[in-house]
Amino acid sequence: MAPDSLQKLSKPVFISSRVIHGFGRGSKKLGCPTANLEHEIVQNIDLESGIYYGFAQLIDPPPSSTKTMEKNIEDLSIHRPTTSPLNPIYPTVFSLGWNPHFNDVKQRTLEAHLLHSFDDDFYNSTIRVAICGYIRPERKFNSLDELIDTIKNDIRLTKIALEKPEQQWSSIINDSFFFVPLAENDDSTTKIKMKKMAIINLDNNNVHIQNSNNNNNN
Ligand code: ADP
Ligand code: RBF
Ligand code: MG
Repeated sequence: MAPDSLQKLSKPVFISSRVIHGFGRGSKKLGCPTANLEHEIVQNIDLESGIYYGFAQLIDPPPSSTKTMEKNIEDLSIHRPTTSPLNPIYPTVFSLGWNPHFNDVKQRTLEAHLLHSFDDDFYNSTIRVAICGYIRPERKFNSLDELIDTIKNDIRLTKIALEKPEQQWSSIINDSFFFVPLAENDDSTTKIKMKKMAIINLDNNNVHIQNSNNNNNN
């Protein structure tokens, strides 16, 4: 049975992977770059193919991406307080399946389009994702423009579904899955500890990050 539009999954699916190279057509043809996850990991995902919404976090993104996170506070992008070593969690739309619009895909893929604008690619970074809800099945379209318009609508629906994350999604974005081991301070080479991740508050279309251990994000 196909789930209703925007249906929440009964249990979110948490996946961690390296970001690999895909077909190279995401950004160029569709204006929508997608971080592709490793094939061995995708093989083991027990979800039907389709378009999903959820969250994603990057670990060890290149320094220039980090700069963008700190300065970009508009729309759904996330402000990372400069003094707080938190990795942001971004609202994300996922495509899981065979890309039936194109006839060249031989393996099921999981691709994540993070609702944030990055200055640089982040291939080889670790991506942690939480798939939270289902939008629609994948389709073959009459034209590329139709696919592009549908993707734009998926992004719109994702923003709607992920509104008020502090109310609806706090158990997911505070899950220990999104904790990152961090060096205790810059000088320490040996001592690693688990640091609590960010909480996202989506208020009037602005996302703010709070340190979840205290509310002081300066
Ligand atoms: P590929 O076919 O190699 O996956 P894409 O055209 O889909 O190529 O581009 C994907 C790459 O773009 C990602 O691996 C990542 O490094 C980069 N990228 C930049 N911005 C984003 C974003 N907002 N969401 C996903 N990937 C992004
Ligand atoms: N590919 C399809 O063949 N059919 C789809 O319905 C489809 N929907 C997508 C929706 C979103 C939000 C995203 C990010 C991708 C979608 N794709 C779909 C995958 C798309 O074809 C793929 O990202 C590019 O071809 C790059 O690999
Ligand atoms: Mg891609």
